[in-house]
Amino acid sequence: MFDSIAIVGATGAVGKIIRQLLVERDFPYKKITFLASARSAGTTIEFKGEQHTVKELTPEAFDDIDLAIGSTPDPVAKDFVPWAKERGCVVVDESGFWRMDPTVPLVVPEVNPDAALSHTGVIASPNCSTTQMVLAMKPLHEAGKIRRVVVSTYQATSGAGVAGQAELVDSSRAALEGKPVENKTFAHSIAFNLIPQIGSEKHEGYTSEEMKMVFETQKIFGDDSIKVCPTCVRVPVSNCHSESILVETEKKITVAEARELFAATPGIKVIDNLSAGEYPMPKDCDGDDATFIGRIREDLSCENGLAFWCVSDNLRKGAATNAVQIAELLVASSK
Ligand code: 2RA
Repeated sequence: MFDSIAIVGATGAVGKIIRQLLVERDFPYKKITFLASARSAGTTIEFKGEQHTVKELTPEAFDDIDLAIGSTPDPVAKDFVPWAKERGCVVVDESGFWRMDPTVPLVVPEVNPDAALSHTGVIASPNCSTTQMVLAMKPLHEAGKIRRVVVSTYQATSGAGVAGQAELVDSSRAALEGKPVENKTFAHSIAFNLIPQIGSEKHEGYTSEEMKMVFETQKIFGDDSIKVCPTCVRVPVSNCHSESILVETEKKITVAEARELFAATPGIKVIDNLSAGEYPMPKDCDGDDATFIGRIREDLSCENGLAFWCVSDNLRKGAATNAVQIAELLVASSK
């Protein structure tokens, strides 16, 4: 157990869910500190019936912290993680900054838990679109070795923060009222629209969000031979990312086998009855920690292909829950 823990970015959307999860999961600690930028420092947070003053994120703030769970923008994580490490504090970091550092394990606890134990002071949690996909890939990779993945994402506005969710509501209302639609968070109006760009242009026509899905997947499985072809799309959904995933395996996996493999995997729930109109949808997965899978079917275009639909709450399993689960692995290993 870690006596003194901190949440860094405690006032943000993911920070708020991390706080809820520590209560829901009865996370063990003796003292808790909430850290945030100078703008939010001094505000109060009610936690377990007590008022806590949010402290400013400074190097000295880590003087007596043993474990920090961070959800901050990348430039903030770049600075604060070394401050924490220098003071002997272990960090579970939700940002993108440390994920591809070769000295930093990138962990989804249901997929590569052992990697967390080889940390040197910081463990990264993957991007939300990667997390749900690798969780779904895990049992198929073990059973049939995945060679190739083609994935199209349908990513909710909450992936762009509270401002993204607000922009969906405001721009939809404006469009319905025939008023001019303003877009600030997204490059185009998200109301009644799809935007086939998340992140900046990164590599040969692929965006930064898409290349995260390539590189993070290979790192988590420790296998650069897994080929990933992603298309990431922002959709007018408030919360929960959906993904259409096609995997090609070395050894054929039938639909019945896949259904059994998914159902037996911790963290996955299967909802798959097309004739009854039952499959995962964002509206039903909001607030749940599971990754939901449905529409499991054989690929009609290649021999060992399996197609399915995957939905997960990007703020929970895609961010807060995964980070707290990593912290739980550390607690378990410190006993
Ligand atoms: C998004 N994946 O949905 C990003 C957030 N990390 O924009």
